[in-house]
Amino acid sequence: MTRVKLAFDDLALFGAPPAFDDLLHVGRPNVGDPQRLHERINTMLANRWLSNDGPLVREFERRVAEACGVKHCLAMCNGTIALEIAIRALDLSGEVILPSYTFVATAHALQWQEITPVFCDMDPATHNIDPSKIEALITPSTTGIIGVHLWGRGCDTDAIESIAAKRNLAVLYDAAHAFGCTHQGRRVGGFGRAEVLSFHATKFVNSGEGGAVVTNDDALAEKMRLMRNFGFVHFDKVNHIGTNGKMCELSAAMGLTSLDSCGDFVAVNRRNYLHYCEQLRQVRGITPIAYDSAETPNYQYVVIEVDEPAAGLSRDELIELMFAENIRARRYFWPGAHRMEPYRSYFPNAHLMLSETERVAAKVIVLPTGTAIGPSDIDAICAIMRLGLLDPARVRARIKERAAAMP
Ligand code: T4K
Repeated sequence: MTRVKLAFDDLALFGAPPAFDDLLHVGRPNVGDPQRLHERINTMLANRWLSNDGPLVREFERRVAEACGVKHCLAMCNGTIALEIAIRALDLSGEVILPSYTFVATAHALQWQEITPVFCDMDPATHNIDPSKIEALITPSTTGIIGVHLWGRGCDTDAIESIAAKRNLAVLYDAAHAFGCTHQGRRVGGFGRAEVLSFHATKFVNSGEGGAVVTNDDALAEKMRLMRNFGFVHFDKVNHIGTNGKMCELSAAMGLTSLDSCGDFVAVNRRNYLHYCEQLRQVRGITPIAYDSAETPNYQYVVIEVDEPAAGLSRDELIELMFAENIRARRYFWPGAHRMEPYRSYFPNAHLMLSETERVAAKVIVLPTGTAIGPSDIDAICAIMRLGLLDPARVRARIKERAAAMP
């Protein structure tokens, strides 16, 4: 049940029942046609082929490659393993430059292989890596750059690739957010040496758990094909170091069913995004990030920036206001990978070089969207924010009172 909040005293922070009985999450999975999924699972069971380069995985790879406009798609068990395999296949070592404002998996995929992640600051206008700050981070140990297309908005591939060409560095993109998006009118997937996708449950197209590396590089694709299957070229013959990065048939069945409805999911995400924008249009201090209308975004993240002096409440106070209403809005990707372990211990002064990351990470909120969320939910969420901002001093005082009462 949803309770519409009309007056300040209706807010759950002040003791009223929450707006939502059930928790409203960011990342509630989109589910395609269950019947189609069951059919695929039944075929899989009849085939008795559950993993290892099965027919559903092959079909999934073909369709993802087609959607990205690339020659090769290597489906993997998740995006993090796909990153690790791509990093290894590219022979990255020593130091690799990446943005700190990303999901920590981008950094972990390097550190897991004892490659040092070197955190670069972001451009606050795009939330993506600021290419003008890359060159200063290059040392004789640097072997590559990983750009992240955060929120599905392409990072500055031209600038990154021109620096990389000049300094002989490999370029890999973490495109976990950007499946189905375009950048400079081109489909994401074909930039750099390779791009990495995630099909985690929370992504708008999902395979439960899943990921992929897409590339136009034949040799690289072949290397990754071996690497994801222990290096086996044939029964009893191993030609390469490898791991188990395979996607299973059950995930592929889920992924294919999700792909069938991809267009509908984007349409819902777009509708939700525009509805949030409309509802928040005149709310002082709250700005949804923009998507370039010349591109084709997937709109899977609704991201707002809270300008505390203008709004009267901080990002964290707004989060607390929403949590009281059972809205689990998220602070992605606060506090930045550089402030998470082991990086904060390894590089205790990293924040001194990451002032924009620190500033932006402290004001971002990601709001619930996807097919689990409808216009009336968005109306209710935005009404709560608007009400809270009507009397920020009272909200702040109440939050302080609650904190003081905590055992
Ligand atoms: N690079 C970037 C830039 C990424 O954003 C990610 C992943 C990766 C690389 C790595 O790709 P994967 O290895 O994950 O394929 C979530 C996701 O787990 C993660 O995939 C995603 N990015 C990140 C942005 O968000 P958490 O820790 O917030 O996830 P989780 O699983 O707690 O889900 C968030 C909320 O979604 C839950 O509180 C409830 C809801 N939920 C979740 C699941 C799994 C559901 O309602 N149903 C579900 O089945 O990281």
